[in-house]
Amino acid sequence: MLELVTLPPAFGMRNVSPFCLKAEMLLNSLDLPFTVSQISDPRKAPKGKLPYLVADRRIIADSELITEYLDATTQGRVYAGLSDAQKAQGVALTRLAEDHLYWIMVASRWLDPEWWPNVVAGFFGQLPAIIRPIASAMARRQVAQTYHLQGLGRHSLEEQRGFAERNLAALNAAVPTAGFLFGPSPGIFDFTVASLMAGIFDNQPATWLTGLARNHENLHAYTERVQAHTGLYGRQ
Ligand SMILES: N[C@@H](CCC(=O)N[C@@H](CS)C(=O)NCC(=O)O)C(=O)O
Repeated sequence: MLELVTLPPAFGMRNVSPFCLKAEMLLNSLDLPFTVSQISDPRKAPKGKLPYLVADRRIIADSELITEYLDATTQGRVYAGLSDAQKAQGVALTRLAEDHLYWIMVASRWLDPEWWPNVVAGFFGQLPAIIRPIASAMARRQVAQTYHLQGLGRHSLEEQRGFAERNLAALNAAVPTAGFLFGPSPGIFDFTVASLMAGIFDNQPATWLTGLARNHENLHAYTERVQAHTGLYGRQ
């Protein structure tokens, strides 16, 4: 039996992390028996991030490594039927979504002073009231430092909106107007894009990034289509 360890629900999302939702969608699409459990502190995960998969007493941390493991243990079912060019396109979209737009989503939640109380309630609400402000402020400082190190944190909000807008326009143009990226049913690269976009479209309340994303109708329809096909929605 496989166990996928993810973050608990928050912000109106059943699965608040795009990486966790992507792994859940993939396991589901492969028809593998699995359970989902939750831990609220990612520092307790083997690499300090979620998700991780427990499989035959092995622990695989990172959604991409989970993908590779599942491909290897299902005799290539994850990437079956994809040409090298499609795989290349999929990897490029993954890097755009997970290594760039993802960070803007994080900042739109954690670093917007107006949205910040939602993070405190959603991620730190279980802590005793006396330590909640200190623990949340320390975590926020770390997110700000990481965002600065990534590079995006050096830009004005207006400039960050510009980067986000170009990412969203690229995704909107890259996804199909019907069906899925590379076949009649959604695959790993659809799960990657749709799991991130589900969190951007549906987190409650809307962030400034949600507002920008809603201008991209095709991307929204596609995100809904992938979730409907898998039967797994990010939102509650
Ligand atoms: N490359 C990793 C990224 C996972 C990741 O960033 N997870 C976030 C939740 S969305 C996390 O656990 N963050 C905690 C932290 O960075 O301290 C993957 O694909 O699994």
